Amino acid sequence: MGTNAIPPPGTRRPFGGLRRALIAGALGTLVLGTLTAVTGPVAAGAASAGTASVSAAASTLGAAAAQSGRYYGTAISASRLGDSAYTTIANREFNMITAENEMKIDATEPARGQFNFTAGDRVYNWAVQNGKRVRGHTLAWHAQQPGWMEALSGSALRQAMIDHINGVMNHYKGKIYAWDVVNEAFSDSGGGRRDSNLQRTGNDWIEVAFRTARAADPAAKLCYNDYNIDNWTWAKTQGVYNMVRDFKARGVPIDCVGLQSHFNSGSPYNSNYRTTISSFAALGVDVQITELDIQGASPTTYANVTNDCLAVPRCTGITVWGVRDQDSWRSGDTPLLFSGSNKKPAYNAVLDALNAADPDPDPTPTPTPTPTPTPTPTPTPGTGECSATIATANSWSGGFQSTVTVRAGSAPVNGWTVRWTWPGGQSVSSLWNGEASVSGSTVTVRNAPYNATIAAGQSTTFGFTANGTAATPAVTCNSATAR
Ligand code: 9MR
Repeated sequence: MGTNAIPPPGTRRPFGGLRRALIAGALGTLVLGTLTAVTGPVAAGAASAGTASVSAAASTLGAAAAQSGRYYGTAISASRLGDSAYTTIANREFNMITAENEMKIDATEPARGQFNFTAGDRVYNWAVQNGKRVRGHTLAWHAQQPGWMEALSGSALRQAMIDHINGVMNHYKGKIYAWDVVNEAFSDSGGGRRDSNLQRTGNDWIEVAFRTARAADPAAKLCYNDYNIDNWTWAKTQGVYNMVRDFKARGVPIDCVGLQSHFNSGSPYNSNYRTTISSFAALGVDVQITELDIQGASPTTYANVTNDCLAVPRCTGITVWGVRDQDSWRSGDTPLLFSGSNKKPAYNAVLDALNAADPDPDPTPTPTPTPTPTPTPTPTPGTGECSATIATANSWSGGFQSTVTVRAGSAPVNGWTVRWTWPGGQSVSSLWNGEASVSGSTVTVRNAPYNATIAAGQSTTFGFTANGTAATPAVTCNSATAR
């Protein structure tokens, strides 16, 4: 962003910025209108931008963020929707809504296989009836699991996670801007995974969650969301960064990273936050600030956070974790933008920063999830020999998950093809790290563009889920197949 182009806070906006806000607001309302049968007033942000004079700065957070194609959101609690002081602020200021607790696992599947969307729908309907979009929070998490899920382990828990993702995403299919598919899976120190019942089902649980989510609702952006990944130098940040880089390299479907950004004395804002945001974005994912609150609500820190997001085109929006201080999970920290019905100094700092944003580097998010990275060049036919083995990683009633290991012989392999024939009517439902074609009961899997080459004596793996009874048929491998 060219700093010369930024007018000082509170000065007049160029017409283009306002027009962009109006277009963004109108589009948001239109899209939502097609997704639901609900009719409601237009987005508060768009309405207030529309009544402002052409040269005025936007007067609400949502409208101000829309000038650069971004959103400004809040967490909403269903239990407060009867409080008109609360809903007046929420409706006026914000254009993206997260259910603070109502779409979590314990709320949506209190008994196994029995989904309950009463509270989640209350928040969802309030949002869309008021012209707002919705972030989904959250599908796979070690916390706020219902008792029945806490009691599960191994393949039964893995299957319960898959079923839960399918159940919830199916209910909200086509209606959610972005889902926090996996929440808080990394350890607070050391950069590795957090121990949990989900982690103990196998390290691949996160990618299975993302693949399941993509299949369940291809229209939703799929996010990994965590706290204490804001400071670029922290091991936890690096751990998550490495996972996202690996996912992008291997084609695991991930579209965004959520930086929760709960800032306090133990986890303070650091000026390297912008580096964190831009580094994640450079991996090819959007960045969303998903649960922002700042102990003491320093206007300077709120402005810094806002400007750091505005500086990175793929930082697509900011959500604060509650409306007023009294609504906060940490109300004693007075970390939010409103005190009662009053706008705090931090509110004005955020609004001014949003109004000063340069609208030129248009970060308008793509409506569909980011595709897998462009394939690397077609591998040349290899001369080495390969072998393959198939193993059952997981099975459940009516389905199973397998891992296939492809190993090079004494010479390197440049491109491989694995083939097998199902013995009993099985069928592949989803396959990763390879490209499958099916002819009758015979499955042929070629390497993905990025895993064609296997060094002598080394191996690579691909995986799939399938319908039917788990089977481990004989597998052949050919290494000299031109693609
Ligand atoms: O704000 C939420 C609070 O009402 C709940 O009691 C709590 C239970 O775990 O979850 C809070 O929200 C959390 C969010 O879901 C994930 N990141 C941390 C948030 C604050 O604890």
